[in-house]
Amino acid sequence: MSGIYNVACELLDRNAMARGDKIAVYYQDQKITYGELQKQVNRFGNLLGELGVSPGERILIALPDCPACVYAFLGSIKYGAWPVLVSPLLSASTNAFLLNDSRASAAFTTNGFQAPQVRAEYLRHLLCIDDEGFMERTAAVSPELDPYPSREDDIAFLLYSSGSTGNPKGVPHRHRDLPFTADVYGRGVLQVSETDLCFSASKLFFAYGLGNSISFPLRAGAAVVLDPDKATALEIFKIIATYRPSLFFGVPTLYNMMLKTLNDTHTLDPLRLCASAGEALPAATYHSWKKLTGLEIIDGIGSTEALHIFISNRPGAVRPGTSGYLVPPYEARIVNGDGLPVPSGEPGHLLIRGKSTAPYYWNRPDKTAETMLADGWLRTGDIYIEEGGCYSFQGRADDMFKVDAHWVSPITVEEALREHPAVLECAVTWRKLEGLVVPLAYVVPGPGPQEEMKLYRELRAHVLQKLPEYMCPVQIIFCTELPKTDTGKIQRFRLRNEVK
Ligand code: 3UK
Repeated sequence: MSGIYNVACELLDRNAMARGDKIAVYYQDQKITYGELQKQVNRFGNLLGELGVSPGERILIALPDCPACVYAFLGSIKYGAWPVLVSPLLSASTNAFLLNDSRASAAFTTNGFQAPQVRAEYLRHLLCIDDEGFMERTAAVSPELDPYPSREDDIAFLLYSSGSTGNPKGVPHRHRDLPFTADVYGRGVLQVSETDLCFSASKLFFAYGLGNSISFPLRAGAAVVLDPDKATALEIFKIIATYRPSLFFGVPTLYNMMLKTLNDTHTLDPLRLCASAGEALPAATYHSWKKLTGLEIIDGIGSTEALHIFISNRPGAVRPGTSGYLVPPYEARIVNGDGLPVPSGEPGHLLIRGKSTAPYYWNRPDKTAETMLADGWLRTGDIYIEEGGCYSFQGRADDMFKVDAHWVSPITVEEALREHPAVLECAVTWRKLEGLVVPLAYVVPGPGPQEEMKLYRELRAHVLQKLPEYMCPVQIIFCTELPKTDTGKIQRFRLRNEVK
């Protein structure tokens, strides 16, 4: 029969044939070849069969980045079940929500999993990979598995969007989506090839990490190093020194922390290129990194709904402080509140279209109608300016605010604040003062004694040198940390809720 397409085979079986003895995964002291990877994936798929799971049922995967996470993900897909990748570090109540919302019939977890306190109504099998006997059990099933005869447009897996407000939303993706993003961005922009070793600080449950650590290396017949531990600057330096990856994928706050703690620039010698996503990479971070290491950071914007990056800078032609140019064949439009195109150079809502975008939100027709528009356009929720084909991020539509009838982008004000040496991290939002909206900043000061009132005056004077007065924070709250999502994004809406 023609038209059968299973992404697990696309990514794996071809490599197992062409380069079965090549190492695909480095993990602690293990080196896993493509041949072994294929067998383990098949075993995990067969395990689901043994448990009586039916194709199309959801399988929650709450695992740290490790080989078993890859086996469970690709094994479920090859079997025809839909893996749902989530963070292994969530609370019992979030796990209960995710199990019930996805109606997962089985879950792969570790000892650290916070079991739901309420009944997970649909869950029939809780598989803990740390349990004695779990690995023996998988070793006992067959290493051969016929792929489920799916089509490229069938759903293959679900991710949950970290969501800025409310409960996370399930985002289904099709079989064709992972290879598509690997081709257009992984190969098209980063030129990932067989000789690369990929290392992503962002984990597999985040669409960014999933592409960086599974689809890009596997699509290219390259290799990946998986790290189960928290991505601190020191941890990243250790992994780079030990495994010598050629490509590194990080998020802006991590690059900032690495800049502050790197003593020996030779640590980064193995890298040929760095990529950044998740939030806008400040121009200052790009320049300091380039100066210190000689390496470029390729900033690009992606989303869970699009699966990976659709607008990106290009190696050798970076425009610092921007997201760069469209990644073909993605298309983009910038529109006003009525959905009409705005002229080049003016801010508006970014819509994108391309083959990897999710068709709907899992069981959320309301959110689907708001986001997945007619003719395949996806509302990103971001405000962008396009000029000469180059796209600059202005903020989330819901983080923007108006002061004295002028739009203020928190990003612009944060960039100005961050240039001051006493500012380690900051986030800008707004509050009402005598009935009027005014900018408000949260600042995490750097180490050393600081007199708050003095610093407040200094920071205001510093911002006023760069920006018009209406953008300058009227109030500055000094704090020790900023609220972030588990994918590392600052949650400005939470700061706003605090002061209202
Ligand atoms: C923001 C950026 C400015 C933007 C993601 C790469 O972040 C990812 O997915 P999420 O669903 O969030 C999407 C939203 O995050 N954003 C992401 N990258 C940038 N803003 N500059 C950037 N470079 O608001 C976007 O709508 O968590 C990133 C690949 C896959 C991803 N899922």
